[in-house]
Amino acid sequence: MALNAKTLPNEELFYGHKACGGCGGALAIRLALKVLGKRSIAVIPPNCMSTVAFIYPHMPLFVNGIIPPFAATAAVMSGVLAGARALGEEDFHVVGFAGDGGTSDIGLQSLSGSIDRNDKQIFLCYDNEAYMNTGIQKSGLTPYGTKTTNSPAGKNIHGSTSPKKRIFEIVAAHGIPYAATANVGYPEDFLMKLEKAKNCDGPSFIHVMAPCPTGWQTPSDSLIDIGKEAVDCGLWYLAEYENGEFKLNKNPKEFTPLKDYIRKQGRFSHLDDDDLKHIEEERDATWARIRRDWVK
Ligand SMILES: Cc1ncc(C[n+]2csc(CCOP(=O)(O)OP(=O)(O)O)c2C)c(N)n1
Ligand code: SF4
Repeated sequence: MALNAKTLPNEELFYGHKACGGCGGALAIRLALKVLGKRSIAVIPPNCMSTVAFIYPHMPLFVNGIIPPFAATAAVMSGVLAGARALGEEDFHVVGFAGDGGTSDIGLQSLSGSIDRNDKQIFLCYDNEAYMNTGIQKSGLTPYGTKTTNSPAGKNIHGSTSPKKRIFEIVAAHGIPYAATANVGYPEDFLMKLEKAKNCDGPSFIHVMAPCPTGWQTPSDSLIDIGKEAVDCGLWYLAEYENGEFKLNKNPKEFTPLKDYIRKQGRFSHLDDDDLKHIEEERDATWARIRRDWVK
């Protein structure tokens, strides 16, 4: 039975927390735990979600959890897995909830090592496109042109000067059994991918876009719409890597206007027409490449 709003369990395993209203990361974790269930063990490195999940005695995380050192999420997941097995535990899931910084920069080597060990664990990267918990700094997954506190926008520099790292492809290049990109704006697709990761016999990775109203300077009720629009305008793609093959889950005939997506967000308010042209060219080059290589 396909997972959707009607078939998801009612039980909440992450609620009553102090994340900002309309936080994409909080929704990603809430949905993930509904799919993975009560016998999950969450490993959450320093980021917005561990900050709101572990405020003793106010504990909104209703599964076991641990905060590892920032660089060690996947290594600690491996240790938790080994420890649970040694105790004779069965029928449980070890899941990591790392931000974009904790995945693409500081957590990358431990993620790589755990895939190499073929440990059965689910690494979920919720991507709000900056180091949000420390006040909005640029990460390796911050898009070109984004204004952050260390990629400022002024007369000569228009925000971040580098494109997003291709983290999904970097992970796939390990030959991981299952990897996917997802977006909270397309929840049913996300749920389907969580279910696949749950049933995967080895390591799995999901890279989910998780809009952040605070860092993106967008209204808090825009979470789903803005996530969906990122996909529809071609700045985010929905894809899987399974059995050694890439697959596009959505291949739009036409994109919605990129300008509409960009102009809704304060983090891009400084971008001029040349910047928009550059972003559009990068988008088109990405789609030309992935359509050529991934679409049979
Ligand atoms: C080794 C180490 N360096 C830096 C920090 C400070 N720190 C805590 S949370 C955080 C930002 C995390 O960003 P990201 O992984 O993108 O998650 P987000 O905050 O956006 O949810 C940083 C830099 C830390 N706790 N440990
Ligand atoms: S700053 Fe962004 S990611 Fe962090 S809790 Fe607020 S909305 Fe969520």
